[in-house]
Amino acid sequence: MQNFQPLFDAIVSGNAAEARTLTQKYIAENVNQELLVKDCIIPAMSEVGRRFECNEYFVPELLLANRAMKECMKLLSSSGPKVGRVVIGTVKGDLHDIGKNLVAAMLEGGGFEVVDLGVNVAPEKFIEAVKAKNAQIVAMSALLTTTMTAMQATIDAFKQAGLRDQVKFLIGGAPITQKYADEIGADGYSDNAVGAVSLAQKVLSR
Ligand code: B12
Repeated sequence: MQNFQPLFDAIVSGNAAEARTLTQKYIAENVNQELLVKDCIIPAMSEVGRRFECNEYFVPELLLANRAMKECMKLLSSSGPKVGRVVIGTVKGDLHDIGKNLVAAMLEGGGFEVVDLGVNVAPEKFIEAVKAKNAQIVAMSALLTTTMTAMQATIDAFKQAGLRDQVKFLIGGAPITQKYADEIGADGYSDNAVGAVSLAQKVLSR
């Protein structure tokens, strides 16, 4: 089996140039790209998350690792058939995007086409994008207790536009819980980016 340890280390240490070179090398060697994501890139970001949780890493290290991971994903995500289309964004009033970016990258690695609307995304922007891109999933991120209510407002706006039944809503972010997802009628919740991929696959197969 291929040894992915060098790429794992490059991502965890936030070395984007090294991560890019190694990914190019693996692609040239025809490695199984799905395995590369599953056995190396996702575990590397989980390790980064673990270090962040226990205060070994802080936001700068998180951002560097995120950038290194994105370099790999850029090279990988261009190939292969897409399994579904996701519109993702951080909700209105909220500027946090590190977790949202991780979720977007993981979904791309999982074979989804991802339309990233960025941060501070108003309900009508989500609606416009879903219509324009014919997306099946809306993924929303919120990090503030004051902005999580914008998730409910977005789902309500889809109801008012008569589009609620055309899309599945996935939500996440530090203050979000399964209970909250149930309360606002979202279709799924995950507390991490790896879980977001299986969640997206699950809601599409329902
Ligand atoms: C980094 C950070 C910032 C950065 C953001 C930089 C950026 N580009 O994102 C900056 C400095 C800009 C910032 C600003 C503010 N922040 Co801030 N910030 C944080 C901090 C330290 C880390 C957040 C983070 O990136 N975590 C790491 C990522 C990987 O985790 P995550 O986002 O939770 O994502 C994971 C999961 O939740 C999940 N997930 C996330 N989204 C989604 C979506 C879906 C669909 C799914 C399935 C899963 C999923 O998967 C992700 C990966 O595993 C947190 C503290 C904390 N520990 O959470 C405070 C925190 C969120 N911030 C806070 C506050 C108060 C603010 C400010 C109001 C501060 C101020 N007074 O100006 C402003 C608000 C600006 C705004 N309007 O948004 C508070 C929120 C308190 C609350 N209960 O509401 C926190 C909790 C800090 C605290 N303890 O007080 N912040």
